[in-house]
Amino acid sequence: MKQGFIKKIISNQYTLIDLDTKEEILASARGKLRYLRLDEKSSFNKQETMKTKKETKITTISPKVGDNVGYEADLDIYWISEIKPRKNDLVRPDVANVDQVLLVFSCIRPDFSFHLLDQFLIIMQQEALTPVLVVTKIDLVDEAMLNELKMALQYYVDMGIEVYYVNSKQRIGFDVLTHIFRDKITVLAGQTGVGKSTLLNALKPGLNLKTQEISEALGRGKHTTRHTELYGFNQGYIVDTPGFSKIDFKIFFQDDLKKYYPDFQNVSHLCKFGSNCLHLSEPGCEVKKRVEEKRIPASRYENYVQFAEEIKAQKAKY
Ligand SMILES: Nc1nc2c(ncn2[C@@H]2O[C@H](COP(=O)(O)OP(=O)(O)O)[C@@H](O)[C@H]2O)c(=O)[nH]1
Ligand SMILES: [Mg+2]
Repeated sequence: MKQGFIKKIISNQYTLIDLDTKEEILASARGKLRYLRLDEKSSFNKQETMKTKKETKITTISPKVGDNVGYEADLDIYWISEIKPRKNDLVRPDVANVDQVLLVFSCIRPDFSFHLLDQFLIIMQQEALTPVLVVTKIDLVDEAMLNELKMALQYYVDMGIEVYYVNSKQRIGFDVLTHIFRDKITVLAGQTGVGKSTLLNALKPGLNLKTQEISEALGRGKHTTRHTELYGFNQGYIVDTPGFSKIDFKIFFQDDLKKYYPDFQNVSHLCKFGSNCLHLSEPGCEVKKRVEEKRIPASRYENYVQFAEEIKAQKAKY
């Protein structure tokens, strides 16, 4: 069987890149394909196990952009016959095996939101996605305000998150940004108006807004044609449609939340209750101590408490 990578889908027509020859191949998929092996770490798997084991086994999926597939020729037609296990699986945009997400936030218009940032970072952890933070519209704030934001974001830099500051209108800050795309599938995410389209256009002139408007219109459901495409960019791929501007929690238990806070996890061995500490009302909590000492930003902790309450409230409904 030949091996390929799905670059583009329009309805049931797939554009593959053959992994050996790098040739573009047009292929079709045979009905629905079995998902052969699930990655135990993927949230896809976790969600499915909310159902019975039997149901999980018969879950069928369709190939999507980003999939690594096996394909074969039958007469003159190429058929996708196998989907390799996915590293992750996004729905909006409909892409598998995404490596990184550019979390796009503007300094202002709309205001930078640490609440949304912390929320995005949880989702990134759940989906095995690497976040890269891009702060736009640096031309619209004064130096003092920008420095204040940079200082607040230093905590996230220390957590290992790359942060870039740009003015997409003048393409300022872009020189250091372009290397991050190499060998990766990248998706953009962020609230409406933060400058995702402007950033994409400035990164890749020619990938003009129209592409997005069309895909977005299609996504809204008037026409049901599937069209998703990866664009080659600096030896990697960018997804043409921005993803999840609205996000839902997929956390069902309060004690699962802390798993998605690597910075809290790193110090929980110092909590009186160790790994059992939820960092909420427990005495001798190292996280709370560090919040008081301003070593963990108060906003990050407040958001954590709020998310914990939301999870609890959601559970109470069942
Ligand atoms: N001054 C300035 N305006 C920007 C920048 N990036 C985007 N904008 C403007 O912000 C508005 C929203 O941008 P858009 O790309 O449509 O946001 P999207 O909804 O995230 O795709 C537009 O008017 C852009 O011209 C920037 O870096 N500086
Ligand atoms: Mg847009």
